[in-house]
Parts: sequence; C-alpha cells; structure tokens
Amino acid sequence: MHQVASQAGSLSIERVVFFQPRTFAEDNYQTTTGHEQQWVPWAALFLAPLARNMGLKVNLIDARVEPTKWVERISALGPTDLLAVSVMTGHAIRDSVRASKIARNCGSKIIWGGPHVSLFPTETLEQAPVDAVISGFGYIPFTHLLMSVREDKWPQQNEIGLLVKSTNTLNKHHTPSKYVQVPLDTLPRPYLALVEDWAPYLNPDVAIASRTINLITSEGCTRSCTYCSEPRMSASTWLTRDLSHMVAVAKDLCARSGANGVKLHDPNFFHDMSRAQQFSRLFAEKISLPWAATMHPSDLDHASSNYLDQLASDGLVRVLVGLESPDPAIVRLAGKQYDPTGIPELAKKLAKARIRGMFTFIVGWPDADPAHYSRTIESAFGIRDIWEEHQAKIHFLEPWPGTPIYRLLSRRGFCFPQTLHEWANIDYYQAKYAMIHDPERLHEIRNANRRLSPYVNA
Ligand code: B12
Repeated sequence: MHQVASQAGSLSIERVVFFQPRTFAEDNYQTTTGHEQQWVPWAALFLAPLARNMGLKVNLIDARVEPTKWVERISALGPTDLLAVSVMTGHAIRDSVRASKIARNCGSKIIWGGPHVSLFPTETLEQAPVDAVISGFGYIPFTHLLMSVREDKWPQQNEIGLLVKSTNTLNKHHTPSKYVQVPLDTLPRPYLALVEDWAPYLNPDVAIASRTINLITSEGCTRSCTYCSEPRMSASTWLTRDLSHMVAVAKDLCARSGANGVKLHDPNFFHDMSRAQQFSRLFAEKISLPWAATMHPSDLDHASSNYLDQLASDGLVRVLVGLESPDPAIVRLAGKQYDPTGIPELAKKLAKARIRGMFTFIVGWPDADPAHYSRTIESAFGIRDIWEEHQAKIHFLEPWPGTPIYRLLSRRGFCFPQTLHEWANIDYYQAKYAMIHDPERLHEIRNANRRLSPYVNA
C-alpha cells in the first residue's frame, strides 16, 4: 500500500505517467471490422521527451487499449508519480475523473491538459480532482511545471497556460490569447518508444489502407470558423513541425507499427499549399504509402489540376473537406469563407484526380429554415452521385464555448452544460438542443450517414 499524499516541500516525483481516457465513440467511429477506431496518443508522445530530458521516467496507460487493465495499473501508482491526463470534452471526462481519483488516493500528483481544459481552464481546475491544469499548446507550461518538479517543488504560482491549485492567484479571466508560442521545430521528436504495442492503433480504412495509422505535423488553426473550438484552443495560431523531421517520424512510425497507410490529423494540413506539396514529395520519396489529410474547401477551390494530380501520384488518396452546408447564408454564418454553390465542382475536381473526398456537413444552425436539413442531405448524396468513391457525413451543430456561435446562443438564453459532470455526459451525435435542433431529424440524418459514410454504425 502507498502512503497518501506527499507533503508540501517533500515532493519527489520520479515518473510521469500519461493517461489517455476512453472516448466511448464506438457508435460513430467504427471501422469496417466493427471496432472503434483507435488513434495514437500524440499528446503523450510529444510531451514525453520534455520529461525525459529532465531525467524523469515516462509511462503510458491508454484506457482505450487496456479497457479492463487500466484501473489496476493506475491503482499501482504512488507518491513519486505524476499522472498527466489528456482530456477531450464528452465521455472522455469519465475515465479522466476516475483515474485521477484513484491516483490521488495513491498519493500521486495530477495534471490535466487537452481540448477540454483549453476551453475551460479555471472550471476544470475548480471541479476536477487535479493539482494543476495546462491549457493550450502543452509544451511551455508543461516545461515550467517539470522545472519545479525537478527541484522537488510543486509550482506555487500560475504561469501562462499553467494553473495550479491552492494558489491565491487564480485568474478568472485566464485567456488563451496570452499563450506563449514555441516553434515546434525546436522541440524534440515524439518519443515513439512510449508505445509498446502499436497494433491497437492500426485502423482498417476503406479509403486509405487496411492498416492505417494517424499522425500530425502541425497544431492549431488561424481560420475563423464561428463554430469551431480550434481557434480558441490555439489562440488562432498554427504551429508547424519541420517536414523532414516529420517524414522521418512517419517512417519510424510505419516501421514500428507495420502500417501500410497514414492519415494526417492536422486541423488544416493544406493551409500552406506549398508546405503540403513538399511533404507530399518527401513522403513519396522516403515512404511511398497511401496517405490522407484535411483540406479547407477554399484551398481545394484554389488547387490546380496539376497540383492535385501530383499529390495523387505521390500517394494522396483521400482528403477530409469540411463543407458545413450547401446554403450560402449558413456558410457565411459558419465563417467558412468559400462559395458552396461550387460544391459539385469541388467534388468533380477531386474525382478527376482520383482523390477520394470525405465531405462533412453540419445541420441544426440557429435561424436556419427547416428545409436546410433536406438540402444538406441532397447535397451529400449529390456528391456521391458525382463519384461513388466519395464519402460524406452530416453532424449536428455543437456550439463550443468560446466560439461566436456559442456567444450568439448564450445571448439568446441557451442552456449549455455548466459543470464538468454535465460536459462528461453530452453526446455529440444527438440532436440535443431543442432550440436549434429538430429531434425529428435525428433518424433521417443517421440513416443518411449510414449510407454516406463507412464510419457510422448507429
Ligand atoms: C483523433 C481525434 C479524435 C478521435 C479520438 C481522439 C482520442 N482522444 O482518443 C475521435 C475520432 C474519436 C474523435 C472524436 C471526436 N472529436 Co476529435 N479530434 C481528434 C484530432 C483530429 C486529433 C487529436 C490529436 O491527436 N491531436 C494532436 C495532439 C498533439 O494535440 P492535443 O491532443 O490537442 O495535445 C496538445 C494540447 O492539447 C496539450 N495537451 C493535450 N493533452 C495534454 C495532457 C497534458 C497532461 C498536458 C500537460 C497537455 C496536454 O498539449 C498537446 C501539445 O500541444 C483533433 C484535432 C487535432 N488535430 O488536434 C480532434 C478534436 C480533439 N476533436 C474534437 C471534436 C469536436 C470531436 C468530436 C466531438 C467530433 C464530432 N463531432 O464527431 C468527437 C467526440 C468523440 C467523443 N465521444 O468524445 C475537437 C475537440 C473539442 C473538445 N472540446 O474536446 C478537436 C480539437 C477538433 C476540432 N477542432 O473540432 N476525435
């Protein structure tokens, strides 16, 4: 048995244990083999080298991969451990809370970071079983924390991006716009050895490859879509990693995992079209596997046929394009900045280059006329008619805190979840907000999704 709680001043952390909670998204992200897709725990892999450089040991407990064993492993932690939890909004909060309570009883220190914390730093610090939280890009605040830990001290004051419990300086107006940015190329490469068994992170993807692994080469976004939480989480900054480093990482990743395809999860990979092209050339030269990435519709609009053909011959097989709506008024409201009347042309352009599109839409917009549901479904099926290899998926609007859409609805008296517990229980796939969503449409949308996309089971 471990003793409970290290005393102030006698802190002696020797190991950082990264924890990845389950997302419980199996109904919406199933592979063709009927399993929930499993994504690489990139936050842990990117942050681990910072701890190692300070002489700390690192471990990973991924509850998605060890659904029956993780509790036992967390229960074996002790006062020399720091539990570092990565938290998305939604059901992932449940395991995060449970793991943190167990670890806390074992005397470990607890820190949370990730998208949910970046949206609600002060609320998370107050309501979650944590000793500190880190919001925004984790690198600098995590380094600050580790520097204290290395001197056997828990930080006593807040830094930008780092909020610590039991200080008197809790800043209610903690704002992400003050995040300090670090050039990602100056950071160490991700510590891939943190993952012992890569097999669980390989997903069969009909549009990419039978053993697809995911990767990111950049974080954040400078666009200003009114419904997306990314600008707030990243303070509208796009941090890019050095391309030759990332291609070397991709090569190592594929060798370790036996992957035969790569899916890039950068929020907006083609934001810099020439960077994307350089990646494409290098990737073809060094790895030569099929790959996929995200592309804004206006970037697709600007891409020439030659550009797309070159990408395709380099191995690009699929792009994710967030169209949001075929209605110009809704696209304006969404801040998406492209012309949706050109959707068929975009689909044709990709089809000509033999690059599959995964086109995503959102329904349930404030003030949208009820016919927008059927127009959206029609537009999605129109894309499939252009090329049956294209896919589409329709989501209900999720008004994220800190976004213009959230503020608009708040002003109208919208009742959003208030507590950590309430945010843990929201289900993104339901038409849950009666003020904007028509629950009668849930069935219709889910039926359409089942035919439009291979990733939907419900
Ligand atoms: C892979 C992924 C998923 C996977 C699951 C991921 C998982 N956790 O298992 C799946 C496909 C299931 C998924 C589903 C959804 N996702 Co998702 N997903 C992503 C994606 C594309 C990549 C995540 C990633 O690896 N990023 C790379 C790492 C390095 O970034 P990071 O995790 O943010 O980590 C950095 C910081 O946050 C911080 N940090 C993170 N963790 C920690 C921990 C500690 C201790 C510290 C110190 C710091 C720290 O430091 C890191 C380095 O800067 C991101 C977009 C993106 N590119 O980030 C969206 C994203 C996380 N998803 C998002 C959304 C909205 C969803 C869905 C709601 C989408 C939808 N409508 O379908 C669902 C919800 C599912 C559910 N039930 O909860 C939002 C997050 C919103 C939120 N508040 O949580 C994001 C940011 C995309 C967006 N802009 O909308 N997603």
